Order: sequence, then structure tokens, then C-alpha cells
Amino acid sequence: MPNPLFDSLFGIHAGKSTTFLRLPDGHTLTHQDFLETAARTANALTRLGLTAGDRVAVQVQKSPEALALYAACAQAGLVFLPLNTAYTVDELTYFIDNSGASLVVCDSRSEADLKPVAAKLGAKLETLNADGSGSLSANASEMPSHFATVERSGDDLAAFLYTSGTTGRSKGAMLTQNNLLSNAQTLVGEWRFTSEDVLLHALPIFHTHGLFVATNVTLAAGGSMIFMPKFDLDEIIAHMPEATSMMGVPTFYTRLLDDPRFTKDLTSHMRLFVSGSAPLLAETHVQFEERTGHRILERYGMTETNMNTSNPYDGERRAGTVGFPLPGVELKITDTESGTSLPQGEVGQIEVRGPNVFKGYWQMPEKTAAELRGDGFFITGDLGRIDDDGYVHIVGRNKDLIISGGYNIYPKEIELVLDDQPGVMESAVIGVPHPDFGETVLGVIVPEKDTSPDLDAMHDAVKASLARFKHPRKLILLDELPRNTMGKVQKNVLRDAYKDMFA
Ligand code: MLC
Ligand code: AMP
Repeated sequence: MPNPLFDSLFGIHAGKSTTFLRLPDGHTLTHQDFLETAARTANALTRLGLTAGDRVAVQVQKSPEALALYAACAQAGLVFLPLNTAYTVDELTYFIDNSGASLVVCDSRSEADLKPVAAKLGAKLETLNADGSGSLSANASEMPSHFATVERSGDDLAAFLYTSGTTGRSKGAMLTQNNLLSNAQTLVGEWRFTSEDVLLHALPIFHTHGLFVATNVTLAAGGSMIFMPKFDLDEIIAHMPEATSMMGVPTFYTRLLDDPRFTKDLTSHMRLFVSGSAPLLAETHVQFEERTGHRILERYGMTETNMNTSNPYDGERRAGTVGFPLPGVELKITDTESGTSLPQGEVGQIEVRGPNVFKGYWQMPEKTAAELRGDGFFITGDLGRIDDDGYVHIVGRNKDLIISGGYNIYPKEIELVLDDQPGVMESAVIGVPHPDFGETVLGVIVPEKDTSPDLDAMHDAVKASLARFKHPRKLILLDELPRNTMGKVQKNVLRDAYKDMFA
């Protein structure tokens, strides 16, 4: 029975004894091994009573079994909802509740905290650990290694990815099978991936970049991955000679360049380095070429759209640009107020339309209508321009967003916590340049008259409710926030004032 995503990414490898995953300790898994684990897991999920369209919320460490859970969800027609391993119980509670997940899969270490949450919200709970153990794998090991793939259409939902908003409430971006599949197939062609490719995979698998770009592209091409649990400089350097390609956020590349072991010789076997999720400084692009002879291929994407543009494989990879719209993707620059198209070369908001663009935000029709136009164009919130040669330049953001080491942080979420603390009149959270993470979080606090708030207690309050990567690196006190004549806080003035704080 047809199931486009499963059939085209996974099913096509049935019976193949070719290597799919190479683990840093030398273990390997063939495509067939992987499919059998996925089928066993799909049987276990079905045995739990899950049926097509049910959501499966997953907060687990990166492992072959975690990836097989993604494949199992595709095969059983379930909606895969991966969650950052840094999220706190508060954050997870919202995602489980909002998505109406039927099942939560977590590490055994989180079981005690999440069991009551899942029970209260009517979800089942299973465990899956970094070493592949846990109740889900134990159930799966008793199941048959064949599963009758559940029929799905390309328009059916395959995944939810939560993305925060300017109001502080996260929105579940609904991605269809076709969104994911069409983008993966396009990228295979654009980036010339083949079954000969060995991708050095050090990204997390709970976001678009590591899962829907790196993994799906490798699957669609029939290649293999050196599957690293996380970005570890020593491990990356040790395994690079076995790889042909790597995908990463800019922090990966600046960390590599900071290491003298990263040389032209080490990369001589590589055919492609791709960067995205955050701006790659033109200076990093230039340094990388000087050191290795390779020009990084920068592309631009989003949770809601997968990949939109890419520099060319053949032809000039232009530093400081994100290249051209991908085949099938329309991109225009519009006026932020009126939404009308701007003349060539002018700066405005980037809008995109294509088979890659998501279906909307789960149960948030107003938010969907505000960002996804009736004619199918999605308002990205990024500001850009198209140069005379057609290259897209991202010049800023029309949304209050900080990107730290490739992770998105919405200031509002942190401001809400800070504003709640005793002695705080108001706060403003901004992103300032950081040599390792690109940007980092700075909190500016205006105390109530004649009070001096306890900054340590504020750090603790943030820690209790928000993931580590969102914590302000520093909190500072200010008598008042700069405002324009309309009374709006001028974050650009603050960003400018503190731009050298971590330089
Ligand atoms: C970890 N920390 C971070 C952080 N990552 N803080 C801010 N920003 C981050 N990105 C915390 C750690 O918990 C730790 O806390 C401290 O900072 C230093 O940790 P580290 O050891 O230096 O970090 P590391 O574990 O090496 O992680 C850094 C990283 C990782 C860059 C390798 O963040 C990463 O893999 N980023 C990739 C994100 C990604 O995949 N983005 C794609 C989104 S999809 P403490 O307590 O020790 O101080 C998307 C669409 C698209 O955007 O276009 O692709
Ligand atoms: P996310 O919501 O996590 O998917 O992040 C998407 C955002 O990351 C985009 O809207 C951009 O602001 C940013 N982004 C992704 N790729 C690039 C890039 N190559 N250059 C600049 N910003 C990027």
C-alpha cells in the first residue's frame, strides 16, 4: 500500500546489505538491519494502540534506535514530534498537551518527571535510552521484523516541529509527507548526493537540519552516515578522513577553524561542506577556503519550509549569500507593511511558496492566517534582497529572534519569566554577537523604584523553567529601556550598546 515518505526514503532499501549507519565505536548497521528495527518498533507502537495520525512526542538522545523510531512512525502513519533534549519538564508539558500526543517516548532518566505529566494528559509513556535500551526497545525486540506499511497520502501529516513565537507560545508546524519528501529529493539532485556518499552526521536529530535535511537526503540517495551522538571536535577530526560530506551550523565550522589539526590534508577526501540554520560570516567562508581549498555551500531554510534556497553546487558559491531559490520554490521580496513585491535589489521581507511549505500551525488558525497567505506564500520573518545575479542575501530579521549555535530563542519567552520576578518592573532580552555561538542571550532588567533585584535568583528562575541554551549569559540592570516616540522598546539601541560584551 502506498506511503510516499516511507516507501521513498526507507522502503526502497529493503533487503540491502549495504551500510547505512557507522557508529564512532566501529559498529555498523546495514539498511536491512535498520529496516528490521524500524518494523519491530512500528509493531510495538501499533500494539500500544496507536493508529494513523496519532502524535508521538519524542525526547531521546541520538541513537540508531531513535532514528528507527522516526522510520517506524513513518511506516505506521504516525506523526513524529521530536523534541530538544535540553527542554525542561515545563516546556515538555506544553508540547505534550498542545499536540495531544498519544505517546511520550523519553530517556529513563526523565521517566519519573514525565510519567505524571503523560498520565494527566492521557498519553502513554515508553522509554528509550542513548544505548538503545528501554521499555520501547524491550517491547520491539519481541515483535516480528516485518510490518505492513500503513497507507498514507502525500498530503497526510508526517511530523510536527514546534517553533516559538513572538508571543512566547510555541506553535506546532505541521509538515506533510510531501513537504519532507519533495525537499529531500530536490536536495539530492542539487547537492549531487549518491549511494557513494558518507555523511559526517554530528547534528541533533530533533530539528529540521539534522533530521529532514541531513538524514532524509542520505536516505533518499542511499548513502551512509557516520552517526555521531553530538558535535565533538576530536571525534569529528578523527572520522573526517572516512567521510565525503558534512552538514553543520556555522559554530561547527568556526570550531573546526580554531583547531590546528583541521588542515587541507584532513579534508582532501571531502566533496562537500554545507552550512545553514544561522548566518555564516563571509569571513568564515573565506578562512575556510584558505585553509582547506573547499568553499562551504550555504543554504537557507526554516522549520516551516525545510530548505528554500541554496548556493550552487557547480558555479560560484558566494560568501555572505544563501544562493538561489531551489527548483520548485518561488521566493519574493515584499514590503513589510503592504505585502506588495518590491523592485529588484530592494530590502524587504522574504516570502516563499512551494511544495516544501508546511500546512499550517496545529490548532492555531489565526497564527497560520497571519503568516501563511491564502495564495500559498509563507512570510518567513527574514529580511533580504536579491542581487543583480539572483543571489539571495539575508540582511536581518523582522522577528524578534536570537539564533545561538543554530538554536532559535524567542526573547519573549525569557522576558515573561524575568518580568514575573520580585522587584522587576520590566525586561528586554536581546541577542548580542558571540564568537562561538554567533549570537548569545543578554537580559536587561529595569528594577522597580528603590529596589535591587536578586540577579542570582533570576538566573535560578529561568533555569527552573527554560532549556539551558535559552539562559541569558548575563543579566544587567538599567534604569529605563530606550523607547521610540510610539513607546516601543528600541532593542536595536540595546543591541548596539552591548554589541562588544562577549566579543
Ligand atoms: C549547547 N549550549 C548552548 C548551545 N548548545 N548554549 C547556547 N546555544 C547553543 N546552541 C550550552 C550547553 O548546554 C552548555 O551549558 C554550554 O552551552 C556550552 O556547551 P558546549 O559543550 O560548548 O556546547 P555543545 O554541546 O558543543 O553544543 C554546541 C553545538 C550545539 C553548536 C554543537 O548547540 C549544536 O549541535 N547546535 C546545532 C543546532 C541545530 O541543529 N540547529 C538546526 C535547527 S533547524 P553549560 O551548562 O555547560 O554551560 C533550522 C532550520 C535550518 O534552524 O535552516 O536548518
Ligand atoms: P528555525 O525556526 O529554527 O527553523 O530557524 C529558521 C531561521 O534560521 C530562519 O528564519 C533564518 O532566520 C535562520 N536561518 C536559517 N538558515 C540561515 C542562513 N543560511 N543564513 C541566515 N539565517 C538563516
